[in-house]
Amino acid sequence: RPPFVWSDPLKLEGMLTEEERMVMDSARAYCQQRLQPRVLSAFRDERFDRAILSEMGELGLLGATLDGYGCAGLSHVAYGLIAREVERVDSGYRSAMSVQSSLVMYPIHAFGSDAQKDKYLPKLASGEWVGCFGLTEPDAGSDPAGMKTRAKKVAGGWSLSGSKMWITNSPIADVFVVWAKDEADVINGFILERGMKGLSAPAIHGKLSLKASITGEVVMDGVFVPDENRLNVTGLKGPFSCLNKARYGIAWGAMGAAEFCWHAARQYTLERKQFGRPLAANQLVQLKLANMQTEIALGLAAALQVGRLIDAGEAAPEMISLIKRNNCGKALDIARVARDMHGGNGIADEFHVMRHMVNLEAVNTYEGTHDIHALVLGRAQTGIAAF
Ligand code: TGC
Ligand code: FAD
Repeated sequence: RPPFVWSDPLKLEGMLTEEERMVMDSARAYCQQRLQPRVLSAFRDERFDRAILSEMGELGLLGATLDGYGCAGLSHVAYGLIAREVERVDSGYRSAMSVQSSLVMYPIHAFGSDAQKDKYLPKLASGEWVGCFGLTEPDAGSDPAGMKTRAKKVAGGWSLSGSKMWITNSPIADVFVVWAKDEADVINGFILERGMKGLSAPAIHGKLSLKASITGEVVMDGVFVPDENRLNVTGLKGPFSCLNKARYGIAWGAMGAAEFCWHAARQYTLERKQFGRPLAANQLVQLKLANMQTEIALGLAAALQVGRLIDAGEAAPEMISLIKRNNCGKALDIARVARDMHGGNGIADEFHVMRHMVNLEAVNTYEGTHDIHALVLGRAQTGIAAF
């Protein structure tokens, strides 16, 4: 009888390359040794430790799929494995990493001039510079085509005015990838830098989710952006191609958070006794654990398949919508059940499950909400856009 490993039921690790296993192991060691010990106080105090991006840069975790410019040139599966390990600790830390990698470095690599790549990528890869990505606005979230931010052509460059809302990393960012409509209503991408006149990025406080990640606005009041800072892409496919990369990473990351909650619930119910026996001896509890194991195994297998397809150049955006939606939704359900299985202790931050639960509320919303991805899949099978 072949062995059954409860924690890796479909033998995911056996489907990885040697290099991918090494990346996973070193990311796990860093996350468990360096990130896990500081997350509790960071979340309590609503504080993002800027040094984390430099540490990730040193380890080659930033822009990991990109070639050159100090990037590691790894497979998309390796990138997914990194996201899973980081989010096993906290979705906010994965947020910081995926914005830097997929939403800032990727568009500069894909649509930037040689001068832009030379200037920005090495410093973003090392974590010396922090990047943010401004698409969402106060009145344009699920429908970014409705953005109001304007880029007006002026001598030698562009004048940007408008505001972006809910922007991860913005208050500490050195580099801002911002999307704006020109006078012909066409969406363009621009690279802004901290210190440009008219640019500010106030923090948003009072979040009950992702408190270990920093989020803010990006306010642009006639910011002059030189021609050489425009990205060579127009239309929504610019920002959406970045979102494909980030959503894919989130599909892995959410499973990392879910795995933490599952393992914690298993351990807790094995140790906690009520009615004279461990909670884990009850059928209701075992059913919950079996459901968690099943959803996580399926979610990881799907993420692995999509990662292989991305590496082969065969992944359609709808595949990414499917796994982003499924894995975030399932992770959130798992975190809620794990919180319940911890009883009263489940609301204490030392047990971590409720932190994951509230984080996953935001993860289920950003990068396209659960329902928006359902509509993407509905459109693909009916031919009717229901937005
Ligand atoms: P639609 O007509 O579907 O498409 C317009 C153009 O874009 C192209 N396109 C894509 N290209 C590449 N990848 C994709 N996934 C693409 N989806 C669409 C499309 O081919 C077309 O190109 P062209 O050349 O024909 O013009 O556009 P729509 O306006 O109808 O889109 C509808 C919808 C709902 C799917 C879209 O608006 C959407 O995805 N909304 C969700 C918005 C969203 O995800 N925002 C994320 C903001 S960033 C963020 O949340 C970061 S959190 C980071 C963190 O902390 O981790
Ligand atoms: P809305 O679009 O107003 O949606 C509200 C509700 O209505 C949702 O349930 C949605 O599913 C539903 N809905 C919307 N349209 C339809 C429809 N046609 N049919 C049925 N239901 C619909 N954005 C960035 O650009 N960069 C970032 O770095 C970034 N980081 C973020 C960090 C955090 C912590 C958060 C919370 C958000 C971040 N976002 C970022 C923004 C995020 O992408 C948006 O919040 C998200 O796209 C949803 O937009 P919205 O909040 O305006 O909600």
